[in-house]
Amino acid sequence: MSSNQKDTIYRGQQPANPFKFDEKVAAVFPDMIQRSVPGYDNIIHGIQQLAKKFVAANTHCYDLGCSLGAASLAMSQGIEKENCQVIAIDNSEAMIKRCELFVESYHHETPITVACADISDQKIENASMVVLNFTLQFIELEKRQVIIDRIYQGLNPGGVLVLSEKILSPDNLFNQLLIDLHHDFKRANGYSELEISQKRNALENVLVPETIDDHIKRLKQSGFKSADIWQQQFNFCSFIAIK
Ligand code: GEK
Repeated sequence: MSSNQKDTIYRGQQPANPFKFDEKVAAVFPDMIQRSVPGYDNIIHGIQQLAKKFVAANTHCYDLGCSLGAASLAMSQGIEKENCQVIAIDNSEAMIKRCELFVESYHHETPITVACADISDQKIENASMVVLNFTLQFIELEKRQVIIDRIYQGLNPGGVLVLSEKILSPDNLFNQLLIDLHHDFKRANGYSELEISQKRNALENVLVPETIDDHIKRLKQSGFKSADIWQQQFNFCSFIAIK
């Protein structure tokens, strides 16, 4: 998925407002996520591969917090089985409007249904694949276990959850190193010091990262027997959990 709109939201001095997934963000989102999230393209590509392996005929696939639908399109392109459906959910109207346009303009075999809804209220049924690609980190901490529990309940045996998150290291020195490496990545992608620091402040208390242990514990508590990391670059990590 591409867009030629460059992310310049934090280029000039900005009021110290919390980060929001509004129209301004939706308009530059493909550029923003690629220049800000190390390993994003590899994860999206991997989601297509996983869809090919895990998605069973006559089942649902969910993309929770779909933004513009990159993971939905990847799933749809990877699915080789009959009679499946991809359900893409986001609670930002600006994202959903643009997601509908993206989904219409790319070729895909498996239908994608796009809806504006809160993932905390989303029913998960007859699923063979669920994707939470950098979404759980925006949900209140106390709601996270309930969401993972509901996903576990809605997955069929053998189904897969892909959970990607910005993570914290429990070791302060190592944590700071990962943050520095991430900021180098953003500098190398053309973000200035002002952009990096204003974005960091805007995300404070909006994006709440946890440790790898916190995520694995939560997945195991829901009932997933197999849960581990399949991709990581600096403090951006993707887990797979299989029911
Ligand atoms: C991708 N997965 O390109 N309910 C629904 N959506 C939500 C909620 C909620 N409660 N909270 C936040 N979101 C995408 C990238 S971006 C990640 C996901 C990022 C949505 C929010 O509106 C936004 O579109 C998305 O989660 C997070 O593969 O920007 O770092």
